[in-house]
Amino acid sequence: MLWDPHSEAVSVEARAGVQLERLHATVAWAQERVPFYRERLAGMAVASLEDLARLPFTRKSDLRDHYPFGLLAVPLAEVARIHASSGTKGKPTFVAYTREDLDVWREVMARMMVAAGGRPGDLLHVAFGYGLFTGGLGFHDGAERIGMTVVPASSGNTARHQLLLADFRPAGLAATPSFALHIAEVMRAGGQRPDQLGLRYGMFGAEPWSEGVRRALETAYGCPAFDIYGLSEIVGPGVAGECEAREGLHVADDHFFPEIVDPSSGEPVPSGQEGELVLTTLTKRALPMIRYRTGDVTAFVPGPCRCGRTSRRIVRIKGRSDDMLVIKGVNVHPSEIEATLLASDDLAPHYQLIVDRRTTLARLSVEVEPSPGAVERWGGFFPGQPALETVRHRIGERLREAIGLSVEVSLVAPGTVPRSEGKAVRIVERPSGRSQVS
Ligand code: DLL
Repeated sequence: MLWDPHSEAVSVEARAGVQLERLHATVAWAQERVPFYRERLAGMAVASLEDLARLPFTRKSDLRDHYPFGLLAVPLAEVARIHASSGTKGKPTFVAYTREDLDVWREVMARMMVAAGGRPGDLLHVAFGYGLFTGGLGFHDGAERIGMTVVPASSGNTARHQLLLADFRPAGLAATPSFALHIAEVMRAGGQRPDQLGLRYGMFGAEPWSEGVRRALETAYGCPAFDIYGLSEIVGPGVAGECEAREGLHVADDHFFPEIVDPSSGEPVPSGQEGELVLTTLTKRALPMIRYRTGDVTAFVPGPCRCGRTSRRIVRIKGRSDDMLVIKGVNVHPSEIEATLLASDDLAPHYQLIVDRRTTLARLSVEVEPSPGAVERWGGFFPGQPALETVRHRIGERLREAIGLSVEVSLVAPGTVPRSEGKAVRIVERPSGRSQVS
C-alpha cells in the first residue's frame, strides 16, 4: 500500500518537473528572505536540476554561525515549532518549522510508516524521545496523520515500556535500534517474551545500525525491522525509509533533493558509488537548506524498486564521515566493526569501541558482550574460561580480515556495556574518557 500514490509512484520525468519547479521557488525564496543565501547565491540561478551542483554547500557550521535564528526565512511569529539536533558536539543547532512545514513533515512520515506496514487504526508505541529531539514528535505526528492510535511513551524509564508493551500489545514499535534491544533484554530478564507481543513491524533509526542488529531486533521482537532516516536540519525523521522490499531507503525526493558527493572534493560521485549525502529542501519555508552536507555516508541504489515507488533510493547509512576512525592510517566506520561482530552468534549487539590516543599511533580495542546463547553453551561466564580466549582470537582474526587492522578484542561480562535509552554511545576516547555519539 502507498500512502500517496500520486506523489510516490509518479513517473520519474514528472517528478523531475516538480523538483525543478520547487527548486526554483526555494532558491528564490532563500535569496529573497535570508541574507546569508542572498550573499552566497548572488547572481546564481538554476535553469536545470544539474545546475544545482554549481551552488555552494551549506554546512552545520553555517547554522552555528547564525545561531539561533539567523537563517530563518520567516519572522519568528510565523514559526510554529522549534526543534534541535541531538548532537553532543558543541551547541545544539536549532531548526524551525512553519505550519506548512509541519504538514509536509507529517505527510512524509505517513509515507514512511505506511511503507513499513503502518495502517489506520494501528496502535503505535513511540519510544523515541519527545522534546527538542525530532524523533518522538516526528513519529507521533505522522502516526496521527495516518489515523493510528499513538502511545507517546518517549525514551527512558524502561520498566514503563515493558508494562505498556505487554498490556497494550501495539502493532508497531518506533525506537532507536539500541534502545529497542535494551527494552527486549529487560523484558526477557523479567520473564516476558518480546517475540510474543504480537508486533507486526518495528521502525528504527536515528543512529547507524547494521544488518546484524536488524537480525537481532527481528529475532527479539518476532517482526520485520524497518530503517527510517532523517536529520533535524532537513526535517527530522521522514527524509527516507524502507519499503517492504527493503532494498534501500526511498528518499522523499519531491521534498528533499539528494546528491552524493566525494567528501573531500565535493564533486558528485559516479552513480552507485559511496559518498556523502547532500540534501536540498524543496518545500521548506522556515529554514530552507540548499546543498546541506549531512556528513552521512551512503550510495544511490540503481534502478527502480519492485514496490512501485519511483523515488531514488539510498543504501543504509554507513555512518558519519566525521565519526570515521583513522587508526594507523586505516579508515574504519564503527558500522563495519559492528557488522563483523554481529556475524558471530557468540556475540551480543552490545559493544563499545575504545580509541586510545595515548601512544603515537592510536590503538583501537573492542569491548563486547557474549550472546546469552553462548553463555548458556559455555555453562556461564567467568574469567579465564577457555571458550573466551577462542572467541576473542577468532573475532580478532575476522576483524583483521574485514578492516585490515589488528584490534584488541575483550569479551566483557553480560550487562556491563552501558545500555542506551536514545542514541547509543559506541566510541569511547581514552585517555580523556570523552565519548561521542555515533
Ligand atoms: O536522529 C532524526 C531521526 C529520528 C531519524 C528518529 C530517524 C528516527 P538528528 O538528531 O538531527 O535527527 O540526527 C541526525 O542521525 O545525520 C545520521 O547521522 C543519524 N541517523 C538518523 N537516522 C539514521 C538511520 C534524527 N536510519 C543524524 N541510520 C543523521 C543511520 C541515522 N544513521
